[in-house]
Amino acid sequence: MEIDMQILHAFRGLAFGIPASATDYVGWENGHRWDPMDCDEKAPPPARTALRMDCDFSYLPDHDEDAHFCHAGAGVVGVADGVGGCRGDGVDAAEFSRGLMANAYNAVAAASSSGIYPYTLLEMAYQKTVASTRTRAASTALVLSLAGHALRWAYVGDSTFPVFRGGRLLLRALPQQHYFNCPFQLSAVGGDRVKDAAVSEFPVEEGDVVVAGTDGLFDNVFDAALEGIVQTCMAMSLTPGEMAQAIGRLAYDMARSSRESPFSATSREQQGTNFTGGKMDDITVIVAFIVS
Ligand SMILES: [Mn+2]
Repeated sequence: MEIDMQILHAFRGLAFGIPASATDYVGWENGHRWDPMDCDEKAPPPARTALRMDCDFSYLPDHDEDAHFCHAGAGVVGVADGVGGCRGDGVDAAEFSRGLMANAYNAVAAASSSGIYPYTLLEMAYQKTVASTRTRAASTALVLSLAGHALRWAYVGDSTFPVFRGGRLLLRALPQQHYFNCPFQLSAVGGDRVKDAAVSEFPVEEGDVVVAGTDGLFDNVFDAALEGIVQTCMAMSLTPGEMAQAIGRLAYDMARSSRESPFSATSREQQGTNFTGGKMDDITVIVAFIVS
């Protein structure tokens, strides 16, 4: 897929030049930063139709330590990335990510009513995973839910998501990291906690597109390129699954190319390295269409 590198360079600072801070997420409306305090003013008038998520995924494993779930009926999705730094020494880096997602999914499936807050789900999943494992592995985690017109989220680390409206980037959850290439991560043996999660909500509309993923996506695909492929897929009336596959394939190709990537750009700017090209990693992409 051809990508206009000029556009990529112009947009490069959008998500990856901005260090994680107390501000967990940033959005753009006509080029201005979206202030969560403006939420009520900018929220659309209440619509009469209920919204739901039409979601599907693409997973292209490298060392197979990502995990995810989609529960379209409850309107909840999740993504987790087992941290590779824990690999070796008999530690299965996938154990914690899979445990978190399996326990979150089971809690959603068992809930008598929808509407569990992502933070609550993440806390429940974390406690269950810690109780059932002796692993020293760690993982990022993101849980997103749709409740009425509110897209709610809780995440720890750099498994994040943008939201597109009319094919344009509207909202971008920023990665939480201690320093370059060291995301916040949950584990049974200390480190970051669920209470460190970025937690908030945003009013979505019919037609909005949410793309949740692990850093295998976001380290390899600039937001501008993501915006371009979302627009192309929408113009072709592709399904969420087809869009997820197209995005995953782009990330896969970028990971293996020598072209500038968000990872190489940030590595050079923040670390002074001469790293070029993409970054090999597991690539998880969940695409959720907000539909009525
Ligand atoms: Mn990863």
